[in-house]
Amino acid sequence: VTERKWWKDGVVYQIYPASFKDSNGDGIGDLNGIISQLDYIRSIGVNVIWICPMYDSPQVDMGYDVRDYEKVYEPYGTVEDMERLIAECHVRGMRIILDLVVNHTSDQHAWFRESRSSKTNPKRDWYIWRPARYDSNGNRKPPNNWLGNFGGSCWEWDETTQEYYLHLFCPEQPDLNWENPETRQAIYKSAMEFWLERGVDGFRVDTVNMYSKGEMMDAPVSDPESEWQFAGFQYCNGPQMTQYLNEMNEILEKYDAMTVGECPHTPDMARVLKYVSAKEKQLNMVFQFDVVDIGQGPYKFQTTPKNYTLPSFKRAIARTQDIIRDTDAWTTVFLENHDQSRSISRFASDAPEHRVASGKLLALMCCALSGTLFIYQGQELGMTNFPIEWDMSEYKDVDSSNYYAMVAQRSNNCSNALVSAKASLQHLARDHARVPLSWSTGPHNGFSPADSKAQPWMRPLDDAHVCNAKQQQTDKSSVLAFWKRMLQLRREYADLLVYGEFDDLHEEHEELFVFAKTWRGQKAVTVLNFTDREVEMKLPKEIAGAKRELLVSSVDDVMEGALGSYEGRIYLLS
Ligand code: TEU
Ligand code: CA
Repeated sequence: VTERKWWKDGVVYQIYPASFKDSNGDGIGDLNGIISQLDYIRSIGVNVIWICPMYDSPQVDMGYDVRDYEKVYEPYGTVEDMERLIAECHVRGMRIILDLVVNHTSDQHAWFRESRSSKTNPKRDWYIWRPARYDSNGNRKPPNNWLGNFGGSCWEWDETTQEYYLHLFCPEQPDLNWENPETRQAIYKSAMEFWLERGVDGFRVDTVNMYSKGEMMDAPVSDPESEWQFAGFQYCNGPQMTQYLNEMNEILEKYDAMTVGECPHTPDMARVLKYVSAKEKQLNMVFQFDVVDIGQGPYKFQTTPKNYTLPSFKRAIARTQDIIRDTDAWTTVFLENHDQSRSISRFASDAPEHRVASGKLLALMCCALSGTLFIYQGQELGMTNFPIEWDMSEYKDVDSSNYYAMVAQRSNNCSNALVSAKASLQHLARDHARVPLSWSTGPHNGFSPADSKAQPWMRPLDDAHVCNAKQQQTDKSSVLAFWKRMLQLRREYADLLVYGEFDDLHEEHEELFVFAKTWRGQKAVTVLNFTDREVEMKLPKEIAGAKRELLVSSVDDVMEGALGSYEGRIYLLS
């Protein structure tokens, strides 16, 4: 069915530079910190690393606001450190991919500073400028009613030149004008070729489906209380996307570079398939939001914990798995990244007595699904969300603070509303993924050197005594040890586990996730118990009757006919 490629068998480990490892004691993770732990990363059994933006940036959105693509953010290191990191990956037989953030730049990028300097500047058209509209009372209004991804209008007024510019994220992240061919060439040269020439093996492509904005008409009213309306279906997947991606692909192909595109607001599976079909030459694979959006409210945060059912979770997974059924396309497997709270807290249980079992259950599930597997730093240890007791001041992300401010403003600081806003953030905020990695029980959880004066930029977790990398490396019953074992099995049974065809065998079961993987004559069945109770094992007749061999279980004491709480298993059928 599908051609084999290095990036298909690849297991990618995602690194958030600010929070991975601080080598020099300024409280901020850095490139030398990453280099110092490459052997640890390799020991997990992954063979690709993805580093979140390490470019020069004022850090309004943690580096997703790039000031200069050809420089490194000073606290992280230098371009020479990056060259060393690339080389150190390659000597270990690992690949390295970067985050390509080219839908927008920082408002401090030289291109934007020129663009905003006057209406006649040669770079004026490199960003998206529009005149104001005026209502019947003569009040100035933005060109349309689009709601930004971090709340508020997508348009910012510029006093000097008396026009609005578009920013789908923060006002400090103006959107580039991809319709201008000169802009595109500059992007390819500065953001892509500069790093491809230095040996990087590909890119995770940020908000890849937003380059072409279409007609920019008003969005339909979905929130009558607000002036700004959700417009994701309008500014995503616009008419020129195919052309732009084909263009980028020509450059990438020269370097045999891989791409994984981030694809928000795209429920249309036909469109997704077009992005990732090999013959279309657009992207190798995408991150869809089907799974990680599950249980979110209209404003993402307006929700209660576990506001979804297991069947809906399974359906979301099935949609992403089916991308490779009878196609030339490829898919991804992931439960976490820097934009998501921790998977144990969201999809299983972070109660102390269930944390380890939950971490192993989800590891087993991920390793049994087809596609390129992505693991986010700390996921290999079973790190969880920080607790509700932490003060609001521990949340550093603009997405979180904007949401909290919006609730405060809309409710007139009503304390009940604020308590429930904080509860949603405790469940879903991006901050949970961004705390320092728990390396040990030492000072700062081993994230910064023991004698460092500076405090880590985010508060380290309180539970390093029960969850840290140092201890788990020698503990055979740890979440980390289980991930290593599972990744080993995934390599051994790659046909079935990485490339096999997925079938949900019990779509409506509320407690068990039971799925088959098939490759030519071979078949494996995975059974996962998503409850904190023992559950009777229900296999479809034809499988219950067949001869089966237990390949792995996430617990030591395997029962007959039932699964323990949060237990997962894989059987090989013969
Ligand atoms: O995210 C794009 C995106 O659409 C979301 O997942 C976003 O994080 C969410 O709407 C916030 O609630 C990417 C990056 O992964 C993210 O970290 C950046 O903030 C964003 O682009 C802007 O570059
Ligand atoms: Ca540092």
